Amino acid sequence: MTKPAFNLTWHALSAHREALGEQHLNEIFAADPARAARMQLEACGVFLDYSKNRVTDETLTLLFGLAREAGLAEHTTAMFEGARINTTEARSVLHTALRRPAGASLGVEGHDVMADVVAVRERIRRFSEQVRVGSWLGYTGRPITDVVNIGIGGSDLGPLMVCEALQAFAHPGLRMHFVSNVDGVQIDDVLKKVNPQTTLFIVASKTFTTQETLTNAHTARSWLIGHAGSDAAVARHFVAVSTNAEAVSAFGIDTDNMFGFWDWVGGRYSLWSAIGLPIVLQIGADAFDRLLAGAHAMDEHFRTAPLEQNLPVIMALLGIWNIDFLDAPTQVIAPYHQRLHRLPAYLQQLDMESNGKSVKLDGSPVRCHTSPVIWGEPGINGQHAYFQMLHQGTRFAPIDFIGVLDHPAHLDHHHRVAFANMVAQAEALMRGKSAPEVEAEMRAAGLAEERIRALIPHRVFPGNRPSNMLLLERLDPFGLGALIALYEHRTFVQGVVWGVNSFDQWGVELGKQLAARVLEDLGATSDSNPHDASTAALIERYRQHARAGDPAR
Ligand code: G6Q
Repeated sequence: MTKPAFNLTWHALSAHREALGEQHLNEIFAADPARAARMQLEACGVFLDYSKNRVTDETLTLLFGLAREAGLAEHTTAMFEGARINTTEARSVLHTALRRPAGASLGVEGHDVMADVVAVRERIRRFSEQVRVGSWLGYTGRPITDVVNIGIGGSDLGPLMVCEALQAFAHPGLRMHFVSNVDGVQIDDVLKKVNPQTTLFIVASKTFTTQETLTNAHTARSWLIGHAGSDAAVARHFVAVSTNAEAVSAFGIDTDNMFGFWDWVGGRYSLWSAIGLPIVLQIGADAFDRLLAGAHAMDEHFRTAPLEQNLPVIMALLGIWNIDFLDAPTQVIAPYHQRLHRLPAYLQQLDMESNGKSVKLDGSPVRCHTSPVIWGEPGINGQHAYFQMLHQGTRFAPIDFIGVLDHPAHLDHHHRVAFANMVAQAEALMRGKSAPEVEAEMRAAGLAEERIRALIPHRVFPGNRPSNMLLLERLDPFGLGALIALYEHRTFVQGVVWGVNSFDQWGVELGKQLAARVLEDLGATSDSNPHDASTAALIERYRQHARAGDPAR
């Protein structure tokens, strides 16, 4: 793939990559064991060891130069100050304002956005306290026991991931449920489990026009009214989180029960806004403030630390090195704490929706690879599944290992086993196992010579597979806030270097448009089916099935 011709440092990096050749991490470590101590960093309770990347000091110097050449400092200032850096939507990008402490002001185009942020925060605090202490009552006068968040994409993934991660801080009397899929099965399952008298629905939608969310919300509303016998119950059981007061009203939710946010909060950056309401309900407003504080601490670190000691910058540049110079097509996220099991899905949206672009801000082609495929699962499960490919596959995939040091005393043994596995996997991926090692091992085990010859190629591990090791001191609101903000800024830095707009998402529009057409055609009684032959046949198959009736019903 052609590299950006204008960028001298890019060319220098290409030449440097050629010079490094296939130098193995084992050799690099043997020549310079001190790199382990040099290539580690800690900020805001997050520790990073990046020494197992296929980089030398020279690589890093060049990469820092790349960030400088891309104008990272100027772009960062522009984002934090509220310039309209989301140019295709003419919007500011101010999720960092959402985690500023109360008392700070931030004037953007003559308006103090912090006054708005703090006002909504206060309303959420009052409302969530009422629910949490049991004084917000349902239509029969009973307190709330279940909260159902209905939203999708950015209005689902963040709150869901954080609620899962912070289970240890959860209110014991409130059960959280998340409904995003419009297939009907998910809402059906939840409605079977909850009691209409004690269930609070949050309809979370920035635009309040999202088909999936509104379909689920209408179903939930009808279910509630069906049980309560009157739509007066909606006021006690439905709240909305949105920027669209008119649509919230039209749906039948009083805007007194609506928590607002602003067009400068992108969906995938919105868990810090009112979209975080399920989190506040689950862990309380004080703990939510600590989540914001962790993210704010990372914002400050990112804004002020020199590039060479800047966690998000280093992770971003290592990612660019892996993607564009070592040709890694994917990036694995492997958390070793079960409560972080939704983190890979959350980061998949953050990264792939932000940087999955092929044109630059000015509309010209990017000419290098941008967002990798982000994927993953809890690492310990992955070891018994996808790690085979990581160790011996033909494509290499850099890995972020994410561990947590603190753990309950009674889980000490379990924690030690999990931690040992995480560290060993990073070591194995880097170290590999050579043919002579494999041979000696099999000979010691007494295998026949012929068998040894046949098995060697299968049992060799090439190693030299890079990884980052991220360690959280503990999985608490502050640490999690810092970790999420770290990845947000990593994504931002990569977007700046690639020159793309990380804050729009035009790529999701075409499917939505066509879905509206197909939906109409599925129900059409005429023979009209104006699609390509494949799509038309699928639509016809659906229609035939509908006409015949489902025999299973
Ligand atoms: C996120 C995206 C997208 C969005 C959903 C839901 O950055 O824009 O995932 O969050 O499409 O949109 P609404 O909140 O408007 O329903």
